Amino acid sequence: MTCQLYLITPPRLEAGFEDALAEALQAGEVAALQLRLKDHSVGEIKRLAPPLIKLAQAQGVAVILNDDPELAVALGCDGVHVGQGDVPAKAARAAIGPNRMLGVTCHDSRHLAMQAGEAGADYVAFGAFYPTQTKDATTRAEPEILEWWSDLFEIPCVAIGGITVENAKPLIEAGADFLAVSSGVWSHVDGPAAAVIAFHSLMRGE
Ligand code: TZP
Ligand code: MG
Repeated sequence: MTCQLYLITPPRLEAGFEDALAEALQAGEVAALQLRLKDHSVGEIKRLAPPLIKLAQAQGVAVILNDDPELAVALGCDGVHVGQGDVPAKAARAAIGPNRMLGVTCHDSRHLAMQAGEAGADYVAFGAFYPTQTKDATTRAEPEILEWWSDLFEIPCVAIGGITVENAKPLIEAGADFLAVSSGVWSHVDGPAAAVIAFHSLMRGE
């Protein structure tokens, strides 16, 4: 499977984010958008999320809400992403039903990833592969874990954490099915559209 792009929102949305998102989505295919609005209250998320969901879904982008399975269903998201400190994967699956996507953070752990697979995850996420300021990431993963996972299992794996156009290549080569990127797109020096275009050419092996 060719590696695909999975965008993560910034933790706090600045004015103009919707335009930046539109620009990014028009620049090239994006498989998924994670709404990871850590610095917003649930009330703010309920207000801010709908236009973003509409924009992404209109372009065939799957919208995944971070942390909260019930809210993901209520907002009409396509799935939920849970961490190890959130609702357990099995409970998240029960809450979202069989047809929405479930993603699970597995840090740098083969064991957690196998558990997530058994619990019904549609993808497992490993990271952080590189230093990041977006999250206080406590684990560091090496590209080998992507190689190991993709050799053994059919469930897609997502690489996350500090990924930029400059450092993504080893993760693509190791077999990441998705690159999950936040600041590497939103803070790219030439803007989000240029970042999406550059990620696409890397994914095509250029
Ligand atoms: N999980 C591990 S690192 C990270 C998450 C959600 C942050 C990803 O953002 P960035 O800006 O691409 O490092
Ligand atoms: Mg979480």
